[in-house]
Amino acid sequence: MERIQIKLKNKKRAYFAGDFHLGIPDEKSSMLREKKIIKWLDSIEKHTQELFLMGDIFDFWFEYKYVVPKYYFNFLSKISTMIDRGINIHFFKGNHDMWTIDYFENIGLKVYDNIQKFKIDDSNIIVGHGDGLGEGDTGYKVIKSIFKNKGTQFLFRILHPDIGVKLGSYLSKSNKNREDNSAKNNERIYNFCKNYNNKEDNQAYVFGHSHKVSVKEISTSSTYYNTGEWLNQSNFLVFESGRFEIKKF
Ligand SMILES: [Mn+2]
Repeated sequence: MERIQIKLKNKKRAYFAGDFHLGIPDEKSSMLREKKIIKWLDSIEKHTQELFLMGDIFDFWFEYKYVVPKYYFNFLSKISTMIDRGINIHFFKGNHDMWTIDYFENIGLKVYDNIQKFKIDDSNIIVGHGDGLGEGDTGYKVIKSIFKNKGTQFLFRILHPDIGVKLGSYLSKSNKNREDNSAKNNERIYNFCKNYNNKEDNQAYVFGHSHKVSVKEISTSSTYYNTGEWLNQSNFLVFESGRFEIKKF
């Protein structure tokens, strides 16, 4: 895997946030959360050079060849405006929004299927959503292999979108139940990072998925960060002048 090199220009920052799970628990509270996220984006925009969307932005996303879900227009429009203004936006597919084709790329997002190495200024950083890493999580891995299966995707694709999206949202909620044990997931991701760091030193590991905001030392020169979630909290991570900091909006 090639390391992507990023230089932050004149005091600009990199921001990391994810697990917005837009779409749940109901339309009204999801719309309020979407507004809050847009407010947050408004507030950071002028300092931002790189924005990392850590995955599970949408609780369920399924893209057909000519059809996309009609929700989330305001969020996507904000993202598109930020891209037009020169901000680089990185989108890591989560376990809830991995069914994408090219819609996000067409908006201008840089889309990642798996974990990715970055060097931002002088810091080596590993970024990913965090699902299915390391030992365990087998139930989840089975679900993911079904979701990623071309045959399943084809069957889904020939359903009418009104049925497909409804079914998908239902499946997505059952997928959500698998994430209930957030402490366990957080531990698993942390252990993955620790093992990874034995082979190759990185200053920071940034993940989402566990819904548990965290800052945990891996070694004296290496730290694990989890960006938490936006269903109850609204945490994000900011990188500026070589330093990381977890904040809350
Ligand atoms: Mn997740």
